[in-house]
Amino acid sequence: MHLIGGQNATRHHEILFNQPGGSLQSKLRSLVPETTWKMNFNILFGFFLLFCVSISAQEESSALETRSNLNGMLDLLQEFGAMTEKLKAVEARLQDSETRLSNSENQIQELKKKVDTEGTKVVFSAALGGTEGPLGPFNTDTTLIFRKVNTNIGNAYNSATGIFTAPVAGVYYFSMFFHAGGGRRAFLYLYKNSEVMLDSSDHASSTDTADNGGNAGFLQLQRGDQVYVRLPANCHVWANERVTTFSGFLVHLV
Ligand SMILES: [Ca+2]
Repeated sequence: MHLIGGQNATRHHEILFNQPGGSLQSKLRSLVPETTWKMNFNILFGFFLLFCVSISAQEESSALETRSNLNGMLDLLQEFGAMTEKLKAVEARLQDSETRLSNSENQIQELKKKVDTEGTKVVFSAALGGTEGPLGPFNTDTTLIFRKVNTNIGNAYNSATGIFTAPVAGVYYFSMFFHAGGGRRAFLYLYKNSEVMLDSSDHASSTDTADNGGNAGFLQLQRGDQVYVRLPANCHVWANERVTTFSGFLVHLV
């Protein structure tokens, strides 16, 4: 190998670049012997081949990596699809459970209502009470207040007003009985709200000294319906703690 160094190299340089004409390649070639030039070219070509092989290997590696990534994505998509199906199935089961729960709650409410109402006991019985003697006659129709309460299970009868108020819808049995002096007219009405349902009466007579009468019947009531007894104007009944009474009880629910 021909080496250029020291002062000789500097001189070669000066000669090379001070010479007029000629390309850089031809100038370099003039400085390097033919064998050295061919050797360098072979080395460069070798590097070039290695570079190409390296690039090709990188591209192949990249392709493999891309294919691997695609396979991974496909797996994820399949897994996602399976999870979506499972989620739909769970959602359907949840909706079914909610429907069943709602139905169960409604049934519980119905049963609770049934138990509450079927457990309702309504029984009352009361007499006029007060001072023994005739009650009436008055100038106007009067609602009688039976103040002597014998029983009032369920507190549906109000002993301050004389009015019974149905706590639940159902069929009820009511009765009213009176005792009266025979010399004056006796009369009672039994009302359901504003409608007369029953009455009982006795005409005045000079031949009998006392009368007893009454009436009874079944009434179908809605919750809140009111039942009470009225004494018409110019009539009377006898008041004490036993003889003139107003009673009722719930027979069954409707
Ligand atoms: Ca009579």
